[in-house]
Amino acid sequence: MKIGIVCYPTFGGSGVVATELGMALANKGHEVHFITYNQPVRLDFISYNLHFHEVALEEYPLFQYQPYELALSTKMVEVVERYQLEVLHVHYAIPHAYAAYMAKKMLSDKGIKVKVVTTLHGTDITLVGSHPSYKTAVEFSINMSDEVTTVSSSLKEDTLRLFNIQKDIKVVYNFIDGMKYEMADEEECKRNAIANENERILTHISNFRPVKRVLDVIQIFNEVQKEIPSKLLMVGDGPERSKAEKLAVVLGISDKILFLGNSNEVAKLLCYSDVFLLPSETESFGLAALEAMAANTVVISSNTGGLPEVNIHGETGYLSDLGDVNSMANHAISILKDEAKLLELKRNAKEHTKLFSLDKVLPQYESIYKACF
Ligand code: GMT
Repeated sequence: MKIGIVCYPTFGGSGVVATELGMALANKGHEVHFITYNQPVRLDFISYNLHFHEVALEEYPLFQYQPYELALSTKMVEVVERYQLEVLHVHYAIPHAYAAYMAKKMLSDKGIKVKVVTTLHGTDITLVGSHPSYKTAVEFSINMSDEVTTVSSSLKEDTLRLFNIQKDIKVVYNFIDGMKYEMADEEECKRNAIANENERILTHISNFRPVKRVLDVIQIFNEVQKEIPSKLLMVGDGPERSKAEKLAVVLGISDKILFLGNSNEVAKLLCYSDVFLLPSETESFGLAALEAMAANTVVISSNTGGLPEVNIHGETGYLSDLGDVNSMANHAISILKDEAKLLELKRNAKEHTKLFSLDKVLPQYESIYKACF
């Protein structure tokens, strides 16, 4: 098939899922066209059937805000027409689903048909989408999509609760390419470059937005390091990073925390880790947790949103109530003290990721594309 993929080209989970999906579809022989304002960060190759089209914005002094949807829908029309795309798969409703609806309308006036598949990722529904400034347009563009998917059952429930939706919503989980983590296993994992022999390693990866509660991560680690010699790797960047760095200084633990910034080497960084911390306020799925589990890492998380669909309490890690830093710290301490339990949970975590393999998820998206016709 000829498929256009629209996403945020950044380190956020929706962009990562969209990019990995596009690359996998191209590997399987589909013709894939990314339509974004930058080359997606995980897009590491371009080939004869994998293309990238930049959405360029024209600055004009009259505009306080650049009309991105206009530029995006114009680019969509251009690319669909030129390459005869059959499907536009838009990731994250705002503003992508709305722009796709406009593109579809403009194309229809030219006698060209294209189908729109919208994948809802999380904050486009739970935090931003349901805001009164956007709700009407988001609801409209979901209902106007040919097919709609969410990345967890929890997000499907949230969508039905927060919007008046007339479409059937299909759940297609986030996925991982297990091969990437096998390769990281085989490579020399230079753990001792990060920590001493006797130290445990805890990791957090996110975009450091308030919803990720990175200050909770620091507080949890503070409790853990009082009992267990350990280091914390903070991977990513975003608005809460400097607050987290300051808190580490105030607590006197900054020498035990490495702020590494954004990285494309997630698999390599996770190979060091014993425990992954994800105390998010809300998390539609928690792709970062799944990636950690694929790298044999036990997940200590909040029990919000779709996290219980990914992290199984007592089997692959532990779930605690939102904000219950002590409970999360106690879970981490108890498993880090018990080598046998830690190894058991690590094995379970890795095993559980097989449910979310690329091989299982790719055919689901392909049949959704076919269902549009
Ligand atoms: O984690 C973020 O805030 C980024 C956001 C995004 O859309 O880029 O991630 C959301 O989509 C991911 C991929 O589907 C999910 O795994 C994340 O759980 C979800 N984030 C939230 O719901 C907060």
